[in-house]
Formats: sequence, C-alpha cells, structure tokens
Amino acid sequence: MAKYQLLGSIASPFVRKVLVLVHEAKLTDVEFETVKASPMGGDAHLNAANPSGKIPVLLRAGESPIFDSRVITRFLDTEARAGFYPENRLWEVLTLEAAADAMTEAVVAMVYEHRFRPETHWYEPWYDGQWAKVNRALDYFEGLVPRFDAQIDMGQIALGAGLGYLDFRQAQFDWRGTRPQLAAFFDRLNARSAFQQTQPVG
Ligand SMILES: N[C@@H](CCC(=O)N[C@@H](CS)C(=O)NCC(=O)O)C(=O)O
Repeated sequence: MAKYQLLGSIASPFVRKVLVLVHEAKLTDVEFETVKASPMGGDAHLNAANPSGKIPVLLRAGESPIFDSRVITRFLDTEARAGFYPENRLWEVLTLEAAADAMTEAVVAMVYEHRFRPETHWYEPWYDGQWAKVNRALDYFEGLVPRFDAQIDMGQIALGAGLGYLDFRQAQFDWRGTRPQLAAFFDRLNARSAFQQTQPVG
C-alpha cells in the first residue's frame, strides 16, 4: 500500500493541481482513489475525512487527513523537497496560486449553479458576477505572464489547472483572443507530460 491516498476525481481542477505536482515531482508514494464529491451529498468516507465534503483530500497512514489542494501541494512539495514553492519568490508563487484557485472557484460555482439548481432558480446577475471575476483574473494573469519564472512552480501549475478547467467546462468562451501571452503560456504548459497525462474527463 502506498504511503498516501489521494481522494478525488479526474474532472476536478483542484485534484488536477495535486496530480500534476505528483507527475512533475515524480512522486511514487501517492495512490489515487476516485470518490464522489457533491454539494448535494458525496461519499460518506470523503465526508468523514473532510467535513466540507470537497476534493482533494490526502489520507496519511496513522495521521490526520489533510485538505484543501493548497495544503496538500505544500505538504507533498515539502515532503519531497521538490522545490515548487521556491523560498526566494514564495509570496509571489502563493499569491499566484491563490488567484488561480479563486478564478477556478468562480468557474466551479457557475457549473454548480446550472448543475444543481433548477433552471427557474438561476439568478443571472450572480452568474454574470462570476464571469466578471473570471475575466478580471484572466486580465490579471495576462499582465503577470512576462514576469513568470522560467522554472515551473505551484502558482503556474494552479493557473494551468484553472485554464484547463475553463476550456473543459466553458469551451465556447474565447478567453485567448485578447490574452495572447496567457494563451502562449498555457500552450507551453499543456505540452508538458504532466499536463498531458492529467487531462480532465467526465
Ligand atoms: N478550496 C478547495 C476547493 C475544492 C473544491 O471546490 N472541489 C470541488 C470539486 S472541483 C468539490 O469537491 N465540490 C463538492 C462540493 O462543493 O461539495 C481546494 O482547493 O481544494
């Protein structure tokens, strides 16, 4: 049995962040287990490990489960001394990861609005507000790309997972047109084996 069990779904961008890190850092002691997470009630064993019922969760033999994705990636990076949170630009990397996760959360919220609420309860101003968050974030990232380090870090991985999720769930949305630098960055990231091997499905 592997040292760690990662509970998740390959459709989740937050789980994908962890899986990309696992590939990039060549971690061999993380085993993947698919679980059902849902705001309407997910797997009991997931809810027992994480009271929020959200994925990902990392189970550790003999120790408490840890979540959410940022805690898990920081933990695995520290354990493996993998260097995806470089000390000399730690605050920039953490802020990029936070901004990427926030954009992803807005996309997930939109998906959930249409998946879990009856159409008669959809509230357009709220939905438009989520789109506004996504667009502001994309413009912010476009401005940041020239300052990205050539060495991939956890902020960049989180951004790649978020952009991948945007394409996966909102394929009709052309975010690339006015953001050429971000689009080129995403193409480079997507060509990496870790991203190729963790494409979202479902
Ligand atoms: N901040 C959390 C967000 C995780 C999250 O929202 N995961 C979604 C799947 S993409 C989930 O588990 N949703 C089920 C629910 O909201 O109950 C993290 O970074 O891990």
